[in-house]
Amino acid sequence: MARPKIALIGAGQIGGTLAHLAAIKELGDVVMFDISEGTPQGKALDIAESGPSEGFDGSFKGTNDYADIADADVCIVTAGVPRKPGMSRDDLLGINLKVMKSVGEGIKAHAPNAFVICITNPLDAMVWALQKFSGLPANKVVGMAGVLDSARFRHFLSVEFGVSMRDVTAFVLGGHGDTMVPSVRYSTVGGIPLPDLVEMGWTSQEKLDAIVQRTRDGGAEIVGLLKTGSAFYAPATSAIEMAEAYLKDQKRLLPCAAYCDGELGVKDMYVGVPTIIGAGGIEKVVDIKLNKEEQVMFDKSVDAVKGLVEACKGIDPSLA
Ligand code: A3D
Repeated sequence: MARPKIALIGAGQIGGTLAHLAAIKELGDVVMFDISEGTPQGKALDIAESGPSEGFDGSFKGTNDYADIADADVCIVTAGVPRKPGMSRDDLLGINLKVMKSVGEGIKAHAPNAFVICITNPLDAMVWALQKFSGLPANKVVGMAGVLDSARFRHFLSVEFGVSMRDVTAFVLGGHGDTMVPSVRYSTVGGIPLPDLVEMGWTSQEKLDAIVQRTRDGGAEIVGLLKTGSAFYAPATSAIEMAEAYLKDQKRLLPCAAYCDGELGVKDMYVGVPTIIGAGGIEKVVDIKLNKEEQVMFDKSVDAVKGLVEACKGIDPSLA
């Protein structure tokens, strides 16, 4: 059987890391597309040359021609601009919306059956626009943010509790911005919900609140340290987890920016919700019940995404 084909649209920091991870995990043949001439070609060759030492098979191609992504099984989109210190994700909207238009058209023409994972920021609005521009079914176009935000939350919790990250489950809902909602009630250490751990005295409410806030600011913390761009190792790993769930029909339950048609009270929008990813793409949005306090935070986050979607419609009337 032929290896799956993975197209990476954008061969920058995240794109390069995605290609390397896909190679090491032997997920399939990789095509890296970018408008920058030489960058995808150079990275693809460099990664291919790591194969003999690492011991993986697969083909790695860099290109500036959309025709080379033909019939890709998975497209992961990082094309666009990342933020710099002092910028919010929303400041990228105008420039990255134009990029989504060309990427959407490229995917529509050459890889209409792909499972498309968008990473470009501001995430929830960009994945919404990408689905419109590409015309692909909504269950085949998804945004990566929740897996990353949840991984950050899980990491901070594992350090606080002194336990393995593998034993911490958590999820972060809502838009991928300052209003995201790290769900305390649905996050556990070895199955014990966080509020119970506070009651048991294993941590304090103040410490937990600080971890929630650090999770919300997780992207900015790294932008502030790097100064020249944003996080790329963990974002790439998160998207690969989603791609693998699709390619191997794993039925993973992962928080993703998925198209909602009434689930969690959200209509005709992309926002971070629990989903099941398998061979059918987003096979289900898990319609969990939020309590009053969570619903208020979630609604605020959804409103922030709504504002960005309206701004997209204002910039590009074809989206209205
Ligand atoms: P960077 O290293 O700048 O790579 C972006 C690449 O996109 C560059 O190589 C550009 O040449 C290329 N590019 C620009 N315009 C086009 C185009 N029209 N067609 C094809 N390629 C193009 O950035 P990065 O890899 O660090 O980040 C990529 C995106 O991911 C940014 O928008 C970040 O804000 C976003 N990001 C999202 C998350 C989430 O959790 C959602 C996390 C981290 C970064």
